Amino acid sequence: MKTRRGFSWLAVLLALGWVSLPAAARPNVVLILADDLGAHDLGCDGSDLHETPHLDRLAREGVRFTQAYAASTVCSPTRASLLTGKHPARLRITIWSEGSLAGPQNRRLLQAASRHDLPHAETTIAKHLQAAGYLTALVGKWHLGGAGHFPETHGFDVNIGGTHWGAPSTFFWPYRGGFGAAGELRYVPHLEFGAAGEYLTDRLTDEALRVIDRAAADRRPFFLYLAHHAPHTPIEAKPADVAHFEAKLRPGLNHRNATYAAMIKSLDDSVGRVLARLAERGLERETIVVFASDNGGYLGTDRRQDVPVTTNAPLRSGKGSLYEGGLRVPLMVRWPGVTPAGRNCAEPVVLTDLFRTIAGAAGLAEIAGAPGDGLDLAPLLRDPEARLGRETIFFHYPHYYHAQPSTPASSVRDGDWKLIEYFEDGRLELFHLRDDPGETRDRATMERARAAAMRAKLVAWRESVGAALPTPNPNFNPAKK
Ligand SMILES: [Ca+2]
Repeated sequence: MKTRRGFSWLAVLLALGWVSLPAAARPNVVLILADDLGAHDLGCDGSDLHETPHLDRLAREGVRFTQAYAASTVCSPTRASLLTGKHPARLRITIWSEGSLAGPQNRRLLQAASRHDLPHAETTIAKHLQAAGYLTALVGKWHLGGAGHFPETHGFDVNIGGTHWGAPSTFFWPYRGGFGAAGELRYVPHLEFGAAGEYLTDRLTDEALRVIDRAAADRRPFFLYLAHHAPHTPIEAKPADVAHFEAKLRPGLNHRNATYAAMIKSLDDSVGRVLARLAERGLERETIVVFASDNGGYLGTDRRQDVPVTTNAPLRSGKGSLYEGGLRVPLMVRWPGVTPAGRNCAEPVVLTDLFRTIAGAAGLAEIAGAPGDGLDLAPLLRDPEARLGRETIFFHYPHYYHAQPSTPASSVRDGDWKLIEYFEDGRLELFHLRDDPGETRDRATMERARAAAMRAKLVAWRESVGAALPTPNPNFNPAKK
């Protein structure tokens, strides 16, 4: 169809709407991202309290990844990375947006500089899909910069609720109120005219269904990025659901927070409603559905509660840490005609990979094939036993975190080995993840040569991406709280 001069009659006819590609050539993409959902928070991932029948069904109908990593242990860096296909360290977005503005002042290190806004020099997957004719919509959490960098400036036709804030003041309508010690007013835009008792996860789902309906009516391919706030703090859920899970509590359970369980139920109901609407509109066969979380489960307690939000056991630690509990997340993909049903894939993957994977699935071969930090997961989606041939995965969090607590660090996973380097004192930790998935036995002193070789790889990678590092704090006073 292309002439030697690169002129394409097909492109002209497509642009004029006189011909259309077969549906499979431009599948819809629904990316549902949970916020702070831990690696073992779903029924299909082994939770003993939470109930997730719709997500369990999605797993049975597609491929479920059992070693999926967020790009970072906190929100904004993972979100920036999955939308751009670049490592957070390369983007210089390594902490959540608000956290970039001011770090702790009396710690041994001053945290590395991190961007508050996703630069416009970066091209998101939404922008690529928009250029390819997709209707593109963000519903829910954005968290990638101020008004000049909202979703509308990064390739999204529709923005419902996206702001620079990382969490709502409340999950109940009108979704506004004071937040934090300073009582800053937070609100969720575009969700006016709700009703008393209306719940945010339900309302965002209503808005997502409107996007599907609109795209179906226009017979237009669409990219729906449904970025739920659930189950991030504030830990609030519908009272009847909370009562249901309170009645299930008994001694010895791994998961013990009934309100958190109820939040996850609403999240699961949302997935069920989206899947049902795709089926009702006859779009099921031509829509790729991806479900993931942006970082590991949060181990702290929320206001008014004394029971921890969740646990990522048997994985160690949680959000804010470079141990597996902070990094590993649920990931499942249903791609009709491509993914086999009900298969697990144990190959380590990173959410950065979603950029190229979605580009490839949408027929944007040049984007999927361009250099980047992620890989196209299509080989694994076709055959979960396949291998990517990737040896190393890197993590970089040059910041402190309050809940674990954790100190600035980098990490590399190399095959089954994982090294963590702590910047305060240069200390190394080495774990063998296959033998010791809970990272309980540090082998750095027993395997000095291996640890040194892995550290050399980590240093070389940091230099290759221009990773920002923390610096000594000249005003640090260990006697002062
Ligand atoms: Ca998060």
